Amino acid sequence: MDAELTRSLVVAADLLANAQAVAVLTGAGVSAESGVSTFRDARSGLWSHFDPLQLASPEGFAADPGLVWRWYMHRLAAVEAASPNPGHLALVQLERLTPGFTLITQNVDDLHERAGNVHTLHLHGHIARFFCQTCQTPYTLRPEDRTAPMPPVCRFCPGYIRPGVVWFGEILPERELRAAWQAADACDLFLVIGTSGVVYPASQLPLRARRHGAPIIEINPEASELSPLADICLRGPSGVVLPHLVAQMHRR
Ligand code: BV8
Ligand code: ZN
Repeated sequence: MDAELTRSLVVAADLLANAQAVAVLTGAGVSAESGVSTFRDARSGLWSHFDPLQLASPEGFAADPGLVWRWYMHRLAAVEAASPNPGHLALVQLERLTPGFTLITQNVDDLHERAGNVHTLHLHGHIARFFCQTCQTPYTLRPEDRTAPMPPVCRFCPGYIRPGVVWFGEILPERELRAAWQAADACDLFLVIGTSGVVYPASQLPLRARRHGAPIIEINPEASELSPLADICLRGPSGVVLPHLVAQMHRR
């Protein structure tokens, strides 16, 4: 690691070690090293000619339920084939090392849970959960659904089954959003990891933390919309930086 990153890591580890309430917001970047592509990377491969913003929307599902269903079955298979990476595992250690730790994620995968994080707030839902878009009845995916050209139809009404994620233009789950706001308002340190910070209202959380003076640490190999808010930018992949951060905390 370069000298600049090493120096920033020492300062960041000090802030973490002295924090009493740490809030963390993760985005698709933390799952990138597990092989789960981010929205921007999703424009690669066989889905490259589709716009994720279009597919991840009620309008997109209404226009072509089969296309959207197949896109989610493709992404679900990728999530199930993936394993938590060292960045996910370091966040579990961070949860154990720091008091008042709240993990907020924009991701719809379950890699934080599979890594061992106990309380994870999912602002954008879960790709492995399904429900009827008409009567909201929860649905358990059957093996044959994974290769079906169209979404299954509900057993209780003519509605299509849809993924349990929050689409663009849909409101976020009230409980999770309120808990995330409370964590941002109460924290004395806010970490932003692996997100471009373009999606609202998740992207407002670091702003709420900053408003009451909490320092912000960003972990991302690239600059993001949130970089201007950050007091410390750790420019590297979360799967490398987070384990070093935890190791530095132990060295103190
Ligand atoms: C809402 C679930 C109220 C689905 C997702 C105009 C201006 C401002 C806002 C809006 C606007 N028009 C509309 C809006 C609102 C809209 C919005 O914010 N749009 C954006 C695009 C401008 N928001 C909404 O609609 C939200 N609802 O506001 O409700 C309302 C209601 C009705 C009408 C109006 C308002 C709902 C948003 C939820 C959308 N659902 N996911 C699914 O997954 O299928 S969001 C989805 O995209 C992801 O969850 C993620 O959060 C987001 C962005 O995806 P990516 O870019 O791929 O990922 P990420 O941002 O995490 O970026 C990847 C980052 O990782 C990069 O920075 C990269 O450098 C970094 N990285 C890469 N490798 C690594 C790494 N970092 C660390 N380590 C690495 N190895
Ligand atoms: Zn139904």
